[in-house]
Amino acid sequence: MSHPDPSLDFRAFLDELLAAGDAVAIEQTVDPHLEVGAITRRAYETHAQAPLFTSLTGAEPGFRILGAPAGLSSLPGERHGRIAAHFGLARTSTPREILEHLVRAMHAEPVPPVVVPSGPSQQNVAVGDAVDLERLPVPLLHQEDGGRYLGTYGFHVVQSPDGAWTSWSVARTMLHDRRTLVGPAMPQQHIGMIRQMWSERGEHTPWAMVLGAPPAALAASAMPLPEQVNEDGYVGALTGRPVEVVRTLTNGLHVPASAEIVLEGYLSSDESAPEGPMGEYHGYAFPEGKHQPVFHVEAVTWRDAPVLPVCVAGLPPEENHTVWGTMISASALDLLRTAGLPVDLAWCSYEAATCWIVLSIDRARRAALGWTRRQLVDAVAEVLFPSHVGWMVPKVILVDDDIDITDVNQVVWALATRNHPATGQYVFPDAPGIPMVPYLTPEEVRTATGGKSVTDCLLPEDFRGTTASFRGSYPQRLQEQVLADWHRYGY
Ligand SMILES: Cc1cc2nc3c(=O)[nH]c(=O)nc-3n(C[C@H](O)[C@H](O)[C@H](O)COP(=O)(O)O)c2cc1C
Ligand SMILES: [Mn+2]
Repeated sequence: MSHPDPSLDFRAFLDELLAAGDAVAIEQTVDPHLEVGAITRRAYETHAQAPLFTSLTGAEPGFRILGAPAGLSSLPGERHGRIAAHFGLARTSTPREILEHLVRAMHAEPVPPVVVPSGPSQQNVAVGDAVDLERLPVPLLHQEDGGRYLGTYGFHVVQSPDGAWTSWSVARTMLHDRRTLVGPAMPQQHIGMIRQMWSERGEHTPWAMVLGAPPAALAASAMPLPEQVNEDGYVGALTGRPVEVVRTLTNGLHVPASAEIVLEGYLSSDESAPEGPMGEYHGYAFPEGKHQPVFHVEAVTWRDAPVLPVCVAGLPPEENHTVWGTMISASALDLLRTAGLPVDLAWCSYEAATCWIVLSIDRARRAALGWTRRQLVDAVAEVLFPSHVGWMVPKVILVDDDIDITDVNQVVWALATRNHPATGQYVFPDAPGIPMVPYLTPEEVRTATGGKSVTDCLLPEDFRGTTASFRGSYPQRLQEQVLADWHRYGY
């Protein structure tokens, strides 16, 4: 790999961020105990460059951390540049361009990975008793966290016992001791389903975790593709070339050859330990943690001078919004379109912390279908709510396609001016809920209920107003002239 593809090689992706001025190499020694988290949080909240921590208190020389790997950028015209770079797209790509790219690959033939004999991910090796996760710079990310998190921007690799389904999925893992981690493997997520298959055979689940993964693979691992779909084949379709993988040293799984750090071992079928709390994607930290399954690490391999990427979850925008939210948007868009619904675009506004998804409705196609609001709302609910992707987002907002739903200001305007306070809210109390969001009662959390809603912000069919704005209120020729003369006016 003389010229690695940045979408398939985290190190090349990092070099590209540095070259674009969208990452900053911090030479000063920084403490993984809260300081890495504080700097990364501020970078998210100010849309500053991704911090690359090159000198870490207590860490082995050479070990590095990259914060905010998919934060928003302040570079002109490149707000979504870091996200677009995950897929090898131009840094100036718009959300719509990113979504259409992701949807196209869902309809392409999967390109399965190719096994190569060796790769940089195995340049350094610790097996068995030599495994010591404390050698890695494991950060305490928020002062309210119940432990230090190693896996905040990595993916799990597991496989169904018959070998037919390989699942790559992002979920957090907390350091438990020198050789174990602890973290969620929810039954609604594919890792939980595959763990259940192994448990039924009375076995632990062979497992690996990939940190500093190929960026396109990381994003695909945060995508709610349907059950039985291998994320690795989707990544190949998305990037146009197979992911190069190596066989793990200990358990027969395959992991990307370019990964920065790989953990190998098994996910216990019966053992659990306290995990969390942790500052979470909805923007809150709860006072208590939970018991979660234990992951046993039997080997660690790493590239020379490895880089651990970290997501410091919390108030938007961070990767739970920019990556998970974007991948949910693409999955939902494809699902709804494939079902024949008149959906123009789907977008989990980053500002809404992946708790709502906005759908813009193609007005002409809706009119051709002749559906009432209620029929449209019910059709959306019927397709979306029982699906894997639909489970993740509790609230849906419908707007007409004159609204650019990737601009939250327009969504707020539509919510305020188009939603009827008495008749515009549809509730689906029995729809399965994601048991994470802060407004749920303890009983709803326990039973994964809480329901879903659809907020109708469609204009009345007989609405005769127009939008009073620069774009709406002037002849096209005048608009063009004003834009052409803008600097001449003295602006
Ligand atoms: C930074 C980040 C952290 C995430 N953390 C978790 C997590 O801890 N638990 C979880 O169930 N999903 C988490 N997700 C979302 C899952 O990756 C996502 O729902 C994905 O679809 C799961 O894979 P699956 O569909 O193959 O089950 C996270 C996503 C991102 C981007
Ligand atoms: Mn999956």
